[in-house]
Amino acid sequence: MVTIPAGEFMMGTNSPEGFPADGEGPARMVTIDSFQINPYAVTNADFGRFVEATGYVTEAERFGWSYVFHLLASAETKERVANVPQAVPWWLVVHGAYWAAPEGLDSNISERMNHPVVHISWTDANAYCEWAGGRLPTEAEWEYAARGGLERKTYPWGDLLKQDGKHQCNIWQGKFPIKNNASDGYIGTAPVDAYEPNGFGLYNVSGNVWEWCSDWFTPAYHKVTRDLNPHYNKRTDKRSMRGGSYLCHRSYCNRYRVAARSSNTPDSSTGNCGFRIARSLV
Ligand SMILES: [Ca+2]
Repeated sequence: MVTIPAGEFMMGTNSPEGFPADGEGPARMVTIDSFQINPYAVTNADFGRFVEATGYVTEAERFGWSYVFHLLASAETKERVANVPQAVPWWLVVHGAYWAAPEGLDSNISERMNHPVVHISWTDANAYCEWAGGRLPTEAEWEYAARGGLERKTYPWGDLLKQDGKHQCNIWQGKFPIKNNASDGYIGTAPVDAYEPNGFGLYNVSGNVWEWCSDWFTPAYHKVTRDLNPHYNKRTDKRSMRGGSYLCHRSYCNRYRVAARSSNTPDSSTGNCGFRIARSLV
């Protein structure tokens, strides 16, 4: 865990790059108490220890399926897929997909123990945090930590997507959702310590996998939450997610910016969403 000092920062964005419907703004000054957060997303190895210690069964396992991105599934798995959501046809409903078999029954994580755990619902993430003596970060804590001490920047490292021509995060290059050039080195998840950390020592807050936050999601977030340790705790149908994933591309989902927001229902799991753990100091 790294200790993030208490402070004030400009949260959200008014940039035309942002998505108004997501409630990325209006940007405003927010004050945050000091807290601790893990430099890395929770890995497959971490989650495996939790399951071994507790016998926890994830929601994807109980439901019997999870969402797998079509380019990552084997030809055999694709043949068996019965259900594809019409609005997002690149997501396959794969039976038997869960954290230890991320692309379905014919896949495993043996070469990916240091990758972020995926196919984890918000409920699963909370169960892990409780076991590990922590909690999910609030959206405000997450964004403050993700900015790494920089002010009003687009990314955790600055305003340009690449630095000195070098990739800074794991997103999508090429034509979404057909062709992923993977010029950043990864077509799916990357190890949690890939690329350079931000100013607070956090890795992969942008890209790689979405990260659950503790807030209920509302597009009105910046209008209705207070400026001191904001947290939206009125029940809606979705929980907040931050950071974007290896599937994000400028043309389709420019949400690997630090102010960007997304959400999903708390029992949903996908192959591109995980979490990192935080802890209060008091
Ligand atoms: Ca990539």
